[in-house]
Amino acid sequence: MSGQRKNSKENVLELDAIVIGAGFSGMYMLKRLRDELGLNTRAYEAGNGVGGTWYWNRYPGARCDSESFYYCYSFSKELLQEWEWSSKYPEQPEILTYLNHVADRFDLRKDIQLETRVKSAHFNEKTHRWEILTENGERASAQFLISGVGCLSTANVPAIKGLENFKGDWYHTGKWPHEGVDFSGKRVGLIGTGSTGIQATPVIAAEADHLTIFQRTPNFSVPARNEPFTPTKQKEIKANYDEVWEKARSGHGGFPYSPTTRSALEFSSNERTAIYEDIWQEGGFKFLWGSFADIMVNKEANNTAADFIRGKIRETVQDPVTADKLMPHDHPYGAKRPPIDTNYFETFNRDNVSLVSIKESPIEEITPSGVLTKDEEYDLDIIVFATGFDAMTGTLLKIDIQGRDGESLADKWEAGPKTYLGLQVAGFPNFFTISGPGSPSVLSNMPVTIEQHVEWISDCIQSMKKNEQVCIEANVEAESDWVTHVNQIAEMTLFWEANSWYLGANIPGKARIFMPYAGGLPTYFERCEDVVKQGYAGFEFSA
Ligand code: N01
Repeated sequence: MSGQRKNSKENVLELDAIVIGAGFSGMYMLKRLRDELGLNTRAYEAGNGVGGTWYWNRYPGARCDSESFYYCYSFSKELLQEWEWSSKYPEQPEILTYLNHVADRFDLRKDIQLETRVKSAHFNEKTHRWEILTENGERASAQFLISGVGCLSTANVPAIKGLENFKGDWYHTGKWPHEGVDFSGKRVGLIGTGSTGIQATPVIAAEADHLTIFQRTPNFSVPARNEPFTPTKQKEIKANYDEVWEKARSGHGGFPYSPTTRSALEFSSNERTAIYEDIWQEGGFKFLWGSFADIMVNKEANNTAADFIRGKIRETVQDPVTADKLMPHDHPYGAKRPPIDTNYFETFNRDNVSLVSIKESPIEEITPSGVLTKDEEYDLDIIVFATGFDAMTGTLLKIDIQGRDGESLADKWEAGPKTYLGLQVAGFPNFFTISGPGSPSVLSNMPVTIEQHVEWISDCIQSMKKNEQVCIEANVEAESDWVTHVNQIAEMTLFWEANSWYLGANIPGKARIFMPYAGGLPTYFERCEDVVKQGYAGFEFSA
């Protein structure tokens, strides 16, 4: 580790800044603080490699749902020109290789401590420093504490009776074994049909003897239409990178689509279908974010997209009973995070795949030999939980974080997370969150918002250093206004109309609060810039 002091009396490592996590967020934060600001910084990472989400999520079929050439860092033009993506939607190993390359290229590893989970972080009001304790028993302190723990990193394994008695093997997709899982000749049960389950289904089905999918909520999905990048395409991307990033940063969700203001309701049914068909053939998130401007704000407009997808399911799935079970019906399209797939609905035409609706016939327990639903027992060798995450707050709240007066973050957020701009929490000085609740985060192409957060935080710290300020802290009023604003924006959308993890609805007992900021990147970025122009309005500094 580079140039770090140890207070030998207390055996505490003294740093300027501590970053938690070494995924997309943590690595760039470390680079900025260390290389631009010259701060003595260390990133603590629980995994034994860098990559965050891409380190943990190694399940079959894992790949990115944003196109590779803009699901990456833009801070280094050289890196953009050097790196070659193989295809539109590369698989997890390629993204992990990219992140490892970034770690090497920018010499980040020497300041990343792997296999180290932060257990607690307490703010010392006398020293104005954060004191952290790791699960390995190491102590460190720093003026600044920055969370890059990610939004989707605490696996949700549902508490189903009897799991401990299952004689086969079971896995959660977010904690996939590094050596992989051999499905050949196996009877596999997959629980969950979110983005992960939808990506994993076709790949597991191709290998397993039989795959049974246990579906609670039928989901919409749009084909990815992955394809390899030809050398000509690579050249074209690299020649146009400035424009790509400009468009991505000014797009509502951080995607470089040409902006659209048209309403789905302006067109005749035939015209609209033709537009949807074109975008369906193109594939990807564009179906939601680049087709019509009102899909997420107008139910009637949304129904046109939902009906189109339902039509595609009906057309694709040969067995009408299975097609009926797969038909999404209880939430607007996009109100749950929309999956992107490769042959998901087609997979239900295979002889070795069956679908069980656990809404109609709920799982009663897991027996030693499989899954028992209200109506039937399914014998299984392997159960795969694609049941998602305690999103946005779960990982932070697993750490004992205490701010002023010993107030714990868990207590402060008991009724739902409160932040100012998704960046800071009142009562927790010098603690920043990258992609925290209240930021656009998961409603965006993450690297774009991560870079904005990291740069905002490092600029803020730089300004504090210049002005000899010791602490920055969001004020309670600004925080409360921001939480209200985040909710008001969400209420103007259809996001409220689904039991999604955006609302914490997937975790029993979790407060039902819409967590990400749905107002779009341009508005959010402008707000963050205005706050700075107004002398960090809503924040208080102490010298
Ligand atoms: O998790 P999810 P995910 N019994 O929460 C079901 C990102 N991601 O891992 O809808 C039975 O979306 C649950 O049912 P229901 C992306 O942001 C990114 O799929 O709650 N079923 C649902 O079907 C995504 O949104 C990429 O009724 C239970 C599923 O499990 C996020 O990760 C790829 C259950 C969980 O869906 C999370 O996706 C993949 C229970 N007790 C994921 N509990 C890329 O872009 C839950 N379910 C690379």
